[in-house]
Amino acid sequence: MLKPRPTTTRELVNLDGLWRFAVADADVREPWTGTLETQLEAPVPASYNDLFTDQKIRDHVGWVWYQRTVRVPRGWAGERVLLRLDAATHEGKVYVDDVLVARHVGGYTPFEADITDHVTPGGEFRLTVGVNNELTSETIPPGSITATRDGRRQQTYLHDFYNYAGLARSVWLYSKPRRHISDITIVTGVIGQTGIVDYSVTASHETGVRVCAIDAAGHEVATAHGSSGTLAIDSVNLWQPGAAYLYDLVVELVEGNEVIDSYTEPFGVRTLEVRGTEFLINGKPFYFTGFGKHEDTAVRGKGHDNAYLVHDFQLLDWVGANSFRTSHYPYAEEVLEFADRHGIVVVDETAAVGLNLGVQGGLTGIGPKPTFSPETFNHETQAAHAQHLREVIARDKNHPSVVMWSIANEPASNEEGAREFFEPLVKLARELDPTRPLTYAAVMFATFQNDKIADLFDVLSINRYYGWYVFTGDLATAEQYLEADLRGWVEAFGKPVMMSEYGADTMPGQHSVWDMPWSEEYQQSYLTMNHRVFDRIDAFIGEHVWNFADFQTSNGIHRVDGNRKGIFTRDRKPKAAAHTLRARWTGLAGTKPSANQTAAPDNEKTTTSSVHALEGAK
Ligand code: BDP
Repeated sequence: MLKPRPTTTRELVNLDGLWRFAVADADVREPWTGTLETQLEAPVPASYNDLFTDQKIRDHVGWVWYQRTVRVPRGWAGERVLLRLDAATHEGKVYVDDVLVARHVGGYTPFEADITDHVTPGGEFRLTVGVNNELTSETIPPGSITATRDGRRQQTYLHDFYNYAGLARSVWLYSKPRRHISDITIVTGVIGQTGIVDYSVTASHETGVRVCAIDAAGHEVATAHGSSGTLAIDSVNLWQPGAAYLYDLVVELVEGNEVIDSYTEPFGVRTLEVRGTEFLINGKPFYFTGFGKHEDTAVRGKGHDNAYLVHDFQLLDWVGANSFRTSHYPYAEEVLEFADRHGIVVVDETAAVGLNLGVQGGLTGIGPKPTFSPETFNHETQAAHAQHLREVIARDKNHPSVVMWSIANEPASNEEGAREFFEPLVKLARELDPTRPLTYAAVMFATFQNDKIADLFDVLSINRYYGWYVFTGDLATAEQYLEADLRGWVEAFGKPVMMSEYGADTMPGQHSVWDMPWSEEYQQSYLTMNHRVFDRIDAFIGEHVWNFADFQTSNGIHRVDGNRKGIFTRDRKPKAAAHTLRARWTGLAGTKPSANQTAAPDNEKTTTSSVHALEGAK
């Protein structure tokens, strides 16, 4: 799915700003008509939850309405006119005046409506967007809605981050020619010094296609004709981690000498391969350093913010991170474009977080109900997951920064039915994109002995909290268990293993000379313990700390104003552990840290404590 861009044949109007806003009553009018009667205004892009002081708005379950007036540029006569919403979390309904023009389920992927027949160039229309925040067993991520004794509806879900909702990404009005380019796919390879660029173009009508690759200095470096083909770029500049280089692919639909439509897609030339226990980018083993992140800031919630985008990438660079995972949903496209331009490597994760009823299930990780069954997560859930996967790959397939798809976070891969659920999804992902390795982030209860899906994937990403949720405050025991666990995965599957989550909640300003959970020193010792283990394992290909920054969560007695495992606070101030990571990661340039960098700290404990039950740990 092409991102709307202005080109010689297309124009783009950004519709961000303050929109009229109202929370729908239970007896919501359907279909929506008329002007919204409200005193409230809400910014786009932003989640709406934290904007207002009214708790009812924050806790609302169901539809809210956004509305504004839009004028169609008068020069667009004869063109197709489209609306594009980068995200409506989790369901969107779009009305042009009184007409429903689009409905989309899935809160983190874009959708469009062709509104040509409902608007007049030069004229105005009333744009209303209904947004629903409900999560059910048929949505990704899943959730369920319950009723309180006094009849209020409550949303529960199986992930800790707060269920922010609304129009958290941009909304656009754009024009494209009636005969237009619909999609472009770019796959790159390298032979010697030559970049090999396979492209394919789909269009609304059959016409001639001309493509041309332009280098960063603006020079044409290769051209071709036809809707699919191969370009060869001599003395190619590779896209490399930490040293991005982008070309533009200019695609034109042509008829004789006339250019009917033109679209420019940036791309980078790089290769990916998993070989044995190595992850190769451009033929060189790559070691991931970085974080699981969230789209999360105060007041805006999950609203995209370019200031935070720039600052977060500055901090990634400062701390020596070369990569991050888009935990636990695909991020705004601006984030991936920025990563493309700045050479940061991305593990692109779907919104399939919480396909696991065992997380609250105590030591066994098996809940009171099986995760995969006709009554719980079933064919409908799987169909929603498949549709989401199609939309993520369609949106993000041409980003050089995206080196791997993570198709789920902490699914119940240890439970019966996991293989039947995931095998078709893995097959689908490989059909949609045969070029990128696949992974999923394995939950603590999924061990190398009981996991039922690991062999289907290319890279094993492991989430583990030894020393936090288990062996809390006892890093010596944690170290032994962690090492045995990771070695088990390596030996059982012979695949590259990376740590996709490890972390400890930390209150900035809390200090201790002992291994005291929540102190800044404990977060440092916890990370250092983990790093000692990683450095002893050859098949280990990377470390993503949980989390880049503190983030908001749903209410819970284990959270004080959110999850505090951030290396940076929610407003991006470094905790002491940021300096620990910086000392380890700076200057690595994608190579594995050497073991001698992680000598045992002075305060390492030698005693062991009893195993803490997982029950209620979170
Ligand atoms: C993991 C989840 C992550 C949580 C983290 C935690 O993948 O989303 O935030 O635990 O508890 O299980 O901090």
